[in-house]
Amino acid sequence: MKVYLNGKLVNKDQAKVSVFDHGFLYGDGVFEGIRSYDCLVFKLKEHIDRLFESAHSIMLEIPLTKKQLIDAVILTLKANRLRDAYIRLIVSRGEGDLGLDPRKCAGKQTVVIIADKITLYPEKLYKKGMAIITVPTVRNLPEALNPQIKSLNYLNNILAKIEAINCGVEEALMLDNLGYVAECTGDNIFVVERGQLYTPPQCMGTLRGITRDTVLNIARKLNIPTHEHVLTRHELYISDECFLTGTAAEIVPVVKVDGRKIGDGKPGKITKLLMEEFRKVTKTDGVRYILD
Ligand code: PXG
Repeated sequence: MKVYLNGKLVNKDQAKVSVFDHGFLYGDGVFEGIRSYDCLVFKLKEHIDRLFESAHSIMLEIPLTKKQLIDAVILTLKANRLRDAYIRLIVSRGEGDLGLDPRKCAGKQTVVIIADKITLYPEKLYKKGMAIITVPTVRNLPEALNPQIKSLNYLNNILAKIEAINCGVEEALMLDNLGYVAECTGDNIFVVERGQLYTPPQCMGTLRGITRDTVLNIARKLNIPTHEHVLTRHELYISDECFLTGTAAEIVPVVKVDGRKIGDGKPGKITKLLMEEFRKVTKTDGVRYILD
């Protein structure tokens, strides 16, 4: 495997970063998780835009232009001869000293691109749906560490994930500090109620997921009314359908929330329709590359 590291493609065992890198010491950096489908990097421009937005917010200068980053992603995919891949793009503050001061890292940003085969969730999960549980760990407050920033500091989500796993469930539902539904640890959440689609607004402690935006657009094209609206757990419990969206998971039906059966306990009709339409969009909406 070849890894892109600061402008060079290096072998996996040579892809090493300093222990003084503030990404390692403090989680000081930003990242994106991206997928390619049959030689098409899905929504690559949107992912690059979001990476730049995250970096801008933490005053981290990305040492490449958007075009150069897009080219670097494609280069990494080609070097690994991957048609279908999971791509991890990371920009960290870089090497500094042991203090927090990011000025010590000036001009030393680390840029890494890893492209690997995708590990898909078992097919059964998509056919039967998954169970989720609300966890005690509250989603980061937007006024403290805004969930819109896809930073290298994912402890908030990891703590929630641990709580779900401790309860024998794969995914955790996180609430904001007011008790409203925020999102899951690596996925946005949707419900369907009387034929209409609801998801929490992006200001409510949620990442503005690229899959989330794609699903909202698909629904609008299908004339399914969409609402970005605050949701309580009660609204989830009484919903007809529920599902999660994310780059890795795509669209996963949820059939149980906190022990309550959702709808008839099977993946819903609208969820299945959106899954079908999403599959079509992954074939067209992105940046193509050729493996020679
Ligand atoms: N919320 C959070 C907190 C996320 O980290 C999403 C929603 C979905 O966003 P996109 O743009 O991918 O539709 C994410 C996605 C994983 C994994 O392995 C996923 C994410 C980050 C790290 C790992 O599932 N981010």
